[in-house]
Amino acid sequence: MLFDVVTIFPGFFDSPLATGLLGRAGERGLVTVRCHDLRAWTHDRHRTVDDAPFGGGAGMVMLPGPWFEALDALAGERGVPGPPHVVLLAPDGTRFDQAAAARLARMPRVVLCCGRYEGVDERVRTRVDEVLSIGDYVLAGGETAALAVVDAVARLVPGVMGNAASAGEESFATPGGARLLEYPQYTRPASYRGLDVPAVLRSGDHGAIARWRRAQAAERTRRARPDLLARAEPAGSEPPDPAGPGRS
Ligand code: JD8
Repeated sequence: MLFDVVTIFPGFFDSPLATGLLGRAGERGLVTVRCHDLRAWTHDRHRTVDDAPFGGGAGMVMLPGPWFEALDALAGERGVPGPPHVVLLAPDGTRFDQAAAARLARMPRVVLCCGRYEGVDERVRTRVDEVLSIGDYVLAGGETAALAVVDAVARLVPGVMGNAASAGEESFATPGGARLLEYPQYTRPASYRGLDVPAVLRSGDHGAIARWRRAQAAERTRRARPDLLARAEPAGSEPPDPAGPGRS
């Protein structure tokens, strides 16, 4: 999969793209992320990308010219999958969620447009396929959102994660994309500063462990994210426990 990120801060992405799962995915050629400086598509001495808003108001708006030229150049590139799916990150976009991540992961090439200042001239939107927002808070620009999109999508690209991990992912997914929150995790030592690992996790009773984890996940979700539980599968629709029915 190929991402083309267009930004006035291409260096913003250097460390995250070189680190962890994304770094490895890049090395293995499974996910390529190219970061382009929007100013490459300016023509004036000062490489201007913004100007004052028509109608007045605070701040600056990004010029349509560099964006149109950038998108023309990227869409017209030879030797790469095309035409690309063009995404603008903006606070007024539709919510980027796990279902949107899965949808983008099936696309061979995605262009991510990162605005700054007060955003892009409205006419840029005539050149994008969709507008996405990562959540209801105000960021200084689209770069942080683009990085979240690359991270969430890349781990769904076949081969990026181990098979066991991706299979576990599927078992939690529901048709609407809603998920339960994760159950609590523990590792050694079994007792740390008087805090004990729940006995059921050390019992060896895999049926009891699975039931405990489901109950914990449901309870956490009810407390922190009741909106997710409303969309999750009704109780009793879990897949059969491979360990079979437990005692009691
Ligand atoms: C792009 C400029 C900042 C936006 C004035 C200063 C996404 N979930 C999200 N929150 N915020 C953004 C986002 C913010 C952006 C830009 C994305 C470009 N800004 C502006 C308008 C109001 N501030 C985002 N995705």
